[in-house]
Amino acid sequence: MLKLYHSPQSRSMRPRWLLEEIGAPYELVRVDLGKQEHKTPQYLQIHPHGPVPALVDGDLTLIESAAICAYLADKFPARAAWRPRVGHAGARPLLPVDVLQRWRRSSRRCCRCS
Ligand SMILES: N[C@@H](CCC(=O)N[C@@H](CS)C(=O)NCC(=O)O)C(=O)O
Repeated sequence: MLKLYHSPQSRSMRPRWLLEEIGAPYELVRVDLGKQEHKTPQYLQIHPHGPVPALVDGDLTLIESAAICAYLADKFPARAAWRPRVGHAGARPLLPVDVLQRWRRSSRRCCRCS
């Protein structure tokens, strides 16, 4: 199972958000930056420099939120169908109107906003 090392309100929200969007099963490991948990020898074995996020997938350990997101999009292509593909015939820059249309298509009222 994928394991994401995460601290709330940090850059690790990027891969966490993506994991939720694509619905991939993962284990969340909270790293308390306030308690310096990212400086412990155990965490430094996972990420030698200490910051979150880090993603462990079997023998593979990834750091850098953008790299982790790119890896997840590659690993779950069917669930990340929104991903623009470089060189694809239909590829064009994503415009704000596209984002709005996608949001309108996919948005449902959530219980907290009504
Ligand atoms: N470029 C890295 C930045 C990671 C980063 O700076 N993480 C911060 C939280 S947003 C952190 O863990 N800081 C604690 C530290 O470096 O001591 C990424 O996007 O993954």
